[in-house]
Amino acid sequence: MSLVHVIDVESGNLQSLTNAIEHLGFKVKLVKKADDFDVDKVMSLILPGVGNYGHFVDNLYIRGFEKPIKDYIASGKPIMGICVGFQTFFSTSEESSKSFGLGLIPGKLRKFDEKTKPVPEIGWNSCMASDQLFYGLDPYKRYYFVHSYAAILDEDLERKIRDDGWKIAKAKYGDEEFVAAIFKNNVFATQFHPEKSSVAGLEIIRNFLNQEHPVKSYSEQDKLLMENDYSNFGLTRRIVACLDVRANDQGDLVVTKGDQYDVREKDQGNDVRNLGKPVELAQRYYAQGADEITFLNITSFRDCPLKDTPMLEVLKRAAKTIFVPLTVGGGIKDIIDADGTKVPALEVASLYFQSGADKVSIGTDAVFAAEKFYSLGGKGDGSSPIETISKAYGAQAVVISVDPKRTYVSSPSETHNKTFKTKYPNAKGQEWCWYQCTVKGGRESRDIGVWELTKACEALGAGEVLLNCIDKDGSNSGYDLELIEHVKNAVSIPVIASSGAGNPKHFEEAFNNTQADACLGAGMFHRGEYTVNDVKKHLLQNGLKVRMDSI
Ligand code: 1PR
Repeated sequence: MSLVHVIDVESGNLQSLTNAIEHLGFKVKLVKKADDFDVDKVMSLILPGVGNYGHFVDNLYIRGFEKPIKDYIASGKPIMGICVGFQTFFSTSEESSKSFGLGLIPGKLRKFDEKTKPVPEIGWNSCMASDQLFYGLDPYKRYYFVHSYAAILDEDLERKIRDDGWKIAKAKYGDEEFVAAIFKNNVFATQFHPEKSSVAGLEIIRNFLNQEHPVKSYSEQDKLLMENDYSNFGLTRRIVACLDVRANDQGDLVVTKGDQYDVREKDQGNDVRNLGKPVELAQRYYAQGADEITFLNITSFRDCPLKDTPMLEVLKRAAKTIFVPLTVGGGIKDIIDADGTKVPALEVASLYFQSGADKVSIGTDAVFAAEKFYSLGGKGDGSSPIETISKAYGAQAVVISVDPKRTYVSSPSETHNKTFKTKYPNAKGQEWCWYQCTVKGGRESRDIGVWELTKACEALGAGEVLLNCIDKDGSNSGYDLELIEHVKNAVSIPVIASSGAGNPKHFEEAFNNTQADACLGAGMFHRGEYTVNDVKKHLLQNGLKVRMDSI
């Protein structure tokens, strides 16, 4: 079995890449120290990276990797960079102007223009069609991108790079074109994450490892269905399957689902509703085409020693066979362990990342962090989990999960939180409302609105909002569209609409009538009423582009 070396500077999720390579039948050896890097013995090398550019390249240099990597490249053997690994091949990045990459390709990475689209770019985009594509890159397939900075080249520089022998596969996010992948001789790199791009991404890794450049052909009808129409900044409509996980009264870890957060059966001895096993259900949704899977530990408010956290095992097992992004939430906070030691939230998150998570989602502590942000006059002090995790792993790895409930008032002057006039006044005829945030899974309400909360968390470094709605949870009555728009108007980071999905039309409604960046479903999938694929087919039939990879 061929051996693939992967450079490990402890940045982000190497576990997913390792899982993907092993899934393809290759063996992986992580190279943690430059001293262990014997250029003569390495036959295939991957340089993966996530998070902050400066943090990554500085780390690479401090650990002495610059020379062996350059020597390896000079030897002519194949190397592949992924995400920040791709960026490292360029000269530098606006993200950290004082840090320098390997400089194989001239140019400085720039931040996407956030006035015209949500930044980071999170989702499934395609490479633009070209007769110059390589390693089986397929303009009709979708790949998972997650980044704020990109190689956005001006015409002169692009020409210079091409003249220098590089082949460039471009992608378009909103109004900006950027380099999605690049290739010259033995050097290949992708801005997207092939290890998280399901079957299409695994094919790219396989082609690289086998050094093959296949080209696929499609019928005109398939092309029409699959081609990017750039109507949603270039991204497909992202469907997230969510699993609320907890132990039931027998002590088994189960996927459950509440009605307005109450997960106990109304009859049958008031047991915790048991809808299946977490890893099995996650695998099922992956096979059905879920673009992302979220696990929420919904009893995280109870203290639990870190080593006993059941979600670590769930994640490890799920990540072995599921090659789309995995988010884990619940209990991302400072923990006091069994022996009294304090484990910082960053360490808790690191364990999840090492187990296969791509993002962590923070609920209760996000509310506390936002409250502190305002008490400090609109700034953080660097200590909240949002700040520490975002700094180490990048904003794209930090989701805030919000559990708000609608609160009516007669006039905006009744609250200091941001209100709006609703189309649906309450029984008392009150027409103004705001959304009150809660902590501990809706058990405690706080005096902060979802508008204020999400704005503060974005400023602290969160990269995405998972927007639940207690009133709608488990109702099967559709998303709260007003809530989604309210939050979309507050922040520029992507927003995942959640709570209330009961059938495929609800997804269509949310995508057509709000600016939701993704839609999440739970109960309707768990009860087997609809599959993820049913939702996607419905969206496709109604003119909304989705990723349709069969597994
Ligand atoms: O506060 O950081 O420890 O995180 C706890 C996490 O657990 C939060 O993300 C919180 O939303 C979640 N949580 C806590 N209690 C519950 C509960 O249900 N009793 N679940 C809970 C939240 C909401 C969604 C759900 C959608 C879609 N569940 O995840 O899946 O509402 O459901 P539907 O499509 O069936 O309507 P921390």
